[in-house]
Amino acid sequence: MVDFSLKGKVALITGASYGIGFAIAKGMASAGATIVFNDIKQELVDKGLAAYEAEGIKAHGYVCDVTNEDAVAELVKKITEEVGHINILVNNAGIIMRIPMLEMTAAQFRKVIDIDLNGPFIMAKAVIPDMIAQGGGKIINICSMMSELGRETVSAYAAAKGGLKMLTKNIASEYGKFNIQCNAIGPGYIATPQTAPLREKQPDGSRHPFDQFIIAKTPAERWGEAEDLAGPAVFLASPASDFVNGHVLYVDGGILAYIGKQPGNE
Ligand code: NAP
Ligand code: GCO
Repeated sequence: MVDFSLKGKVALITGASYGIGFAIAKGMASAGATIVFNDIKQELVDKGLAAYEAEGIKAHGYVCDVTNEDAVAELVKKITEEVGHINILVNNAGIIMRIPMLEMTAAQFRKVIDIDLNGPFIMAKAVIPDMIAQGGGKIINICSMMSELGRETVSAYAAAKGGLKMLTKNIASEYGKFNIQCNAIGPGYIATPQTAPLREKQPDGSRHPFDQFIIAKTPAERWGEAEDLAGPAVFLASPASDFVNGHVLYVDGGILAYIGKQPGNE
């Protein structure tokens, strides 16, 4: 019988007060996992705890900036003492800055890299030793279409997410012998606060040009919902994926497979 159960597992999802992380956490809770999450502000953690409670999930929330190595070490220690050993880590926390590269400062570039790439490195480095001691574990990095494709204004984000794809492969390579599986999910364009500016209605009530562009580039002819990512995340967190390692699972409605709607086929 294929085992998709997360019963008895502790899952830490970073930046999961809302958005994709929240949806993945709900999915993992429905598979039996105990949910732990962090965010950078107490008010966000409180908002998240209330949102989980409204879903009937007794989550554990902590304030922690994933780029702060000392704070992350303290977070992992507290979780292990207060909740239990971390069996599943989802590196979800991330930001984007949409600025033309020639207008982006080095400080802005570094900030995106710090949160989107250094953060997952710091988080993984903090949880792997106990995963080894426990006989194995699961790490799921949230990559992006921009792990494979570029576009105007997202140079730092694409560099970070491309690096995160290779960090995923390297953790799989270095720690697979300890029964640690490190994979990634590459969401397509998902309707969350992060992409809200790309979907804003125009003054004349029409759809945002980027919104129209994505619909034309997606065989599914829709934006993804955060809930579309829950099932793939449960699969990669479960025993059903114990021989999947170093893989990026794209959950994108087919964008990466599709050249885009041909003129006249609108
Ligand atoms: P989101 O709505 O902006 O949520 C990101 C979460 O991460 C927020 O709770 C944010 O807290 C938190 N966060 C930011 N910096 C942090 C830090 N230093 N330490 C801890 N938490 C931090 O984003 P989303 O759309 O749900 O995306 C989640 C992940 O999926 C990101 O890695 C994103 O790059 C990736 N992704 C998104 C899409 C999409 O289309 N939405 C597609 C592909 C990949 P604050 O609210 O305080 O900023
Ligand atoms: C953008 C979007 C994308 C999505 C996602 C796509 O500005 O192009 O924000 O980057 O967030 O990463 O997979």
